[in-house]
Amino acid sequence: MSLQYWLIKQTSMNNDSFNLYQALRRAFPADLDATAVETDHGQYYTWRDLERGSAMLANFLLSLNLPVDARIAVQIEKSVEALMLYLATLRAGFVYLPLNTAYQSAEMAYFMGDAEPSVVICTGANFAWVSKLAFQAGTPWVLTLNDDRTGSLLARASHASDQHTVVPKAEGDVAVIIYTSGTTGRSKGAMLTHGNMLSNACVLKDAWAWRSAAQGGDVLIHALPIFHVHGLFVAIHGALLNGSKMIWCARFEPRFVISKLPEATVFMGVPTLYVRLLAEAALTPQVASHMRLFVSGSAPLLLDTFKAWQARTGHTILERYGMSETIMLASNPYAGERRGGTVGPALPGVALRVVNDQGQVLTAGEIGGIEVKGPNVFGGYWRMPEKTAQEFTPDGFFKTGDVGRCDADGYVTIVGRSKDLIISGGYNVYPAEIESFINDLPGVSESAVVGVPHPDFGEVGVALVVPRAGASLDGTQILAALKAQLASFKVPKQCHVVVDLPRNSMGKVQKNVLRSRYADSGAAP
Ligand code: MLC
Ligand code: AMP
Repeated sequence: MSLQYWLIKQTSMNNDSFNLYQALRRAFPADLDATAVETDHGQYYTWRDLERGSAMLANFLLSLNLPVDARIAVQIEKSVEALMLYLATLRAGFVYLPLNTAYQSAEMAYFMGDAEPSVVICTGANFAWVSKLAFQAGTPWVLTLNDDRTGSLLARASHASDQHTVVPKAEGDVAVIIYTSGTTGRSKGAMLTHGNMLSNACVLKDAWAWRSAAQGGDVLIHALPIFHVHGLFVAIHGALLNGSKMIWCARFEPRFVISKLPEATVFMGVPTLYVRLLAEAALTPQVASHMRLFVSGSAPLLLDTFKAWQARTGHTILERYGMSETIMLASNPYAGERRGGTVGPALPGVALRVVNDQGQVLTAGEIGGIEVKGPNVFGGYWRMPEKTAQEFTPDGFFKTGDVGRCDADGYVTIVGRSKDLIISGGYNVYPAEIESFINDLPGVSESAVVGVPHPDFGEVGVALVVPRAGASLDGTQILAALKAQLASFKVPKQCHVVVDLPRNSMGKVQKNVLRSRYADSGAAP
């Protein structure tokens, strides 16, 4: 446990308050009029703005007389007001439920029905269809928030007081639900507690040596979406818990990021971001010379990218490993050797082991399933106690579904996944979900979706579809049909109509055969 987390625990025991926002707020600099966030549109927000804006939004949410565990579901574009809404939900003690902006109506209908949010916040452009789904699911409040500071949420909250006392929470109270898709069946809402997030943020503050103001401080370039663990927790909590300014990019634009490197010290990205930055001639050792730390995660960082980054900038990327259910698990060291192709040793306080199919713990270097335990590990899946129980071992370790090995000096290497999952540009795509949509299309007998290497996204999906007898199918039309129903990042980049799928003697589709058969197709234009 980090010293800071231990101190917060001690203090909170005295005043019975363990709200993550409270800990972040305490780290704001003394000068509340200093810049907290500078946007890519040239807007400046002070620490006082974050405090006041989140207070007004929290007061507004509290004025709705919601149940204490009300879910506030949010599908909006990235903006500083969206950040304030997250902070407001924390400080009001409700449960934040971020949703990918790419989700379409079938996906949103499921989340509304499963999470039963008390409040849904969407963009004005999506209000008609999102509100219909939300009202059908029984949500009483649907409000809008746009990335240009318009929308009914801000209009309503502008009447609220800017004075707000943070609502006390307990360490084990749920703060956020993050939906992760399942290898079979329905998406699961991972419940993360105030304690999960704060303990992890404190550990990362030490592990990555965030610099205090006295040491010159840090400035983070925030270029990730804010509906997943990486952008929402690792990046935002890291900066706020250190009182560090963020340069806030509404979307990732490589040239803008490079132009800001001389003013920044920390950058976090999924591997695709590094690949795209490397494609820019403007990325030079000089432009990166002010930087202190480049962090990569959410997907495997190819050794080629790791080495190319070293050669081009003189910096060694620090690769770390995490997941929605656990936040961060392992990290290459800040001060020691950052070993390419590995995700480094388990973070302090995280117990990590590698086991065989019988659950026996393997020795150094042996490959098996990765299991973890620690204060960062989530409190279970929303309304799925049986699923939760299945994913934990009797001695309380969470089964990550990742396959890897741990070397004698503790460095972890991820070599694959036991879960059927494609990670594309840092987003998770579950073949089972895509296959079920394809199988429902007219004329389809069966299908398989596999991940193949891709130079930009790391991995992309390819669909193989078998027609029913006598039916004629067209791959392009199948992709168009999927696009109408699914988030675009989930739609396979190619679709081939095939006569049959290779099966083993048990009748199971041999996805490994398909992966190698179509391995070169991902690079095709
Ligand atoms: C966009 N597309 C993708 C995609 N992103 N397809 C596959 N995989 C992706 N990741 C689609 C678009 O919809 C578009 O489809 C086409 O591909 C080209 O899009 P683009 O313009 O190139 O994409 P862009 O908008 O630039 O987005 C790319 C990206 C984005 C890499 C910036 O995907 C991104 O921000 N990824 C980060 C994801 C992330 O934050 N993951 C953290 C998860 S947390 P069309 O058909 O419309 O042309 C986690 C835990 C942990 O995993 O350890 O951190
Ligand atoms: P998510 O469910 O979106 O949180 O994705 C978590 C998954 O991303 C993990 O289970 C891993 O499979 C993968 N992941 C995260 N970080 C890394 C990394 N550095 N290298 C390889 N895979 C990673």
